[in-house]
Amino acid sequence: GTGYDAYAIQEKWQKVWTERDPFRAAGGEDTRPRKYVLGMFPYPSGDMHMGHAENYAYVDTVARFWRHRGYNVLNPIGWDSFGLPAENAAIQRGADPREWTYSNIAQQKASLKNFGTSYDWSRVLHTSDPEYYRWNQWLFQLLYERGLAYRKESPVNWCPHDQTVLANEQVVDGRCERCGTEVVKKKLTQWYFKITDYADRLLDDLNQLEGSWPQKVIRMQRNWIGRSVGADIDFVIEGRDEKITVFSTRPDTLHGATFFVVAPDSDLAAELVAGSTADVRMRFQDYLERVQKITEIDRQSTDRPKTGVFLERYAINPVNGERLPIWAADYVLADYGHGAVMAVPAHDQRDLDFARAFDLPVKVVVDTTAPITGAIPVIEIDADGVPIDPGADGGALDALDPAVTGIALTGEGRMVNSGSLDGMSKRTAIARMIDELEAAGTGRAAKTFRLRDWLISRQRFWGTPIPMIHTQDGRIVPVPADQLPLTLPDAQGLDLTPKGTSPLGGASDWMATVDPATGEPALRDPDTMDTFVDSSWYFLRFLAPGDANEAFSSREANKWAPVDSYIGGVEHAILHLLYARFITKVLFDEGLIEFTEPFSSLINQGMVLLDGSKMSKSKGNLVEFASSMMDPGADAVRVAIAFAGPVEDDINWEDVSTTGAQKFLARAWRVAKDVDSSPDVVWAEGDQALRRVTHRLLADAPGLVEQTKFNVVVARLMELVNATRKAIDTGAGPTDPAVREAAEVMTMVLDLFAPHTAEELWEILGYEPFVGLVPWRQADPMLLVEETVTSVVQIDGKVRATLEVSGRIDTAELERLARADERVVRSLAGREITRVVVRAPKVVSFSTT
Ligand code: ANZ
Repeated sequence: GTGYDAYAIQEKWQKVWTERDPFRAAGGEDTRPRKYVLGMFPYPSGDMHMGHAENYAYVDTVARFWRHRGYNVLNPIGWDSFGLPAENAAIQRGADPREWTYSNIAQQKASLKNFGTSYDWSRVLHTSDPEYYRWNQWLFQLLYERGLAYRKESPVNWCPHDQTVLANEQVVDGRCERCGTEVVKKKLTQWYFKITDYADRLLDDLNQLEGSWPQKVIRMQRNWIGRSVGADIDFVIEGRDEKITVFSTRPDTLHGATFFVVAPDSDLAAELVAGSTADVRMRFQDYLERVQKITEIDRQSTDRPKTGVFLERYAINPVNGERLPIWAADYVLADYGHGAVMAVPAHDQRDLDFARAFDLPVKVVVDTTAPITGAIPVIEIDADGVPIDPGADGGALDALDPAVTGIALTGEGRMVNSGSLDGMSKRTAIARMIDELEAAGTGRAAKTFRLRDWLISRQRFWGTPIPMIHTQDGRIVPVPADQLPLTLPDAQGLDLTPKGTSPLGGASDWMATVDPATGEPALRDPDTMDTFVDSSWYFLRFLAPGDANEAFSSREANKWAPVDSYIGGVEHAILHLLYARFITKVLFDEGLIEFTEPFSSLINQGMVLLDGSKMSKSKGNLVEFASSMMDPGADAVRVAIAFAGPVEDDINWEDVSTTGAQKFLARAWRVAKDVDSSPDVVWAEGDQALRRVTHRLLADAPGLVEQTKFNVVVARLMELVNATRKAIDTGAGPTDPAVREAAEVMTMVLDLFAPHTAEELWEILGYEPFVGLVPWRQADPMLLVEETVTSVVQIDGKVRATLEVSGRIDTAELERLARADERVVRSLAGREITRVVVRAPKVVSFSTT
């Protein structure tokens, strides 16, 4: 044809790329520096939508950019292909989850190829391939050997709709992250990964990521891990041999403890109540049943009325021997700290609310009317080393009595009614109390985390079988390595309907195995692993995806990883990133890799919205990826996405103009067509004004790309196309060397966003493929020097001053400079300006009459 034909160009170059595979990462002897660019791999749920398109367009821009910059780039793609949607679809259609999964993968692969992505297609992996999940099983056994995989019975989050256990991370506002059903608690024996062993490192190492990960993600990770520092304090319990330990962030307030609370759903409460009266037992049972119906969030909400049962038992305060009545109350959680607290109602709002509800005593031990300023030590000590009582102003403190006001005194102050701590600041008192407890053997410094161990058992079919054997005599042993992979049985004939136990349990042939030690009959573990195990290390598998002998090669890992740019949605801010960070540290400890963080930098792209709300299948507002490319072609979609705004911002799809992008590409194509010179012209001889525009783009684009300001790069590219057009039509003309130079640079930068078109233009300009591999041209510093011009300032037609200004100065700035000029001010001598004419950059003309 005679015009720009997006389709023909696209098809032509996709075919060439498939045949010649130019974007493979180089191995072996390649000496260039390396970049590992990775997009969060897709889940094969049907076709992709514009959110995916956005993600993979950005990834491709970054990968192409580093290739132009002279790096050996690794940019692989794979599929996170185990998981519930496949299984649910299979149940609905009576099909095999495999078929659904792999046909969706084929469709998505085709869409991604159509999009002009420059992946290294030789490294594709699917986590549901036995070649992949065999190494999940290896990883499980590695954690097991290191004591990091264990079984325990505990109340777990249970989704009654999906009939499966959920990790804490998969419960959002008390509901199943997937289906929205309210989550209930159920007691089950499950496999856990001991991520809590790594809590300190997972928290502390976030400091290394400061500045290269989004601040928001770092904050979310910190909160999720939730470290609290304080003390463990042991309390003697009347009528019980063992002490009970509580965790407190405020051991300084121990003298102010007036009662003691245990979580009603803890083993501890059950045991304490067993030693109490029949009446208490009955009231406790009633209460417990009520508590078990309350959702986790309600339980933690502070404005709910306090409820509880007095167990008629007592704990002894280790510092003063006082008897503290023990209550069971649901504001204390079974799985935080030790599931029990010393209650200090004067200084803790929850304890105060409870004390007021049940008429329990309130004892003030911090005088907050005697504030502590700065870090100045406030304890005065007498000649014998005894702190002097600072003599609190009783009157002021009385007015703040929490028992009366209902407001706990949580601020700074000086200790009172606290024996040896009196007069100290909170900080000093905490340290002093810990010393005293340690000396007496009744307590010690301690910390607690909000982070829980990672529950990885799932009662579903479409996942990695847990590679463990349950022997007849009750041992649990690993499936011998030479029997791995332990593959899934055929789904055919299996009842996949969720029923609370794993469908694999119904595959009796599959379940039957032998005890590797004795040869006696034994059973397999019927559960499968959480699919977040699959994605916790996949970035390492890409380095040698076909390797049949090991999960990954340490040599390759240390060469390529950590990932330099990891790009994906903020929805993975907690779960996936935390798990990947954890597994990376385990592999480091095992000596398999030399780095401790998996992703050196993280980019979260914004969402693609339609009608102002997130595109999703359930909202029925999906613009499907494949069909979006149908009309304008892939390049126009990509340019439109990049131009829509900064990467981090949400995009409203209705505001995205693929038509505008298409016109821009056609304009660029025509410019290349009109270039009338051969590749060997000497650029330096070309038109200097156009060369300046070209070299400014060469100089600025790298920084802009690194700051993910892709929209600005596209805008600057449009500027260059227009400047070149103008030079061809009304300036230097089509044979000028600067026109060729501009067209070539335009083509190279265009490759970041419109790779098919760029490849076509490269050919039009007389070159062999591939423009995607062309080194970035150096900007000539001489052409970047700001050109200055002499500007004339006239007053009433007479030249009164001249100014040296930038040739790029705008009207407003030039007028401002003229008005501020001393000579102009003097000439005006206070007369009022009645008219201003500015012709930037040459003339400013003021009239006063
Ligand atoms: C006495 C005390 C006095 C406390 C005081 C606070 C203020 P964070 O910061 O969230 O870690 N606590 C301990 N275990 C608990 C559990 N299982 N359920 C509910 N609350 C629990 O909170 C730590 C504080 O929460 C601990 O310090 C304890 O109350 C309470 F003026 O001990 B504190």
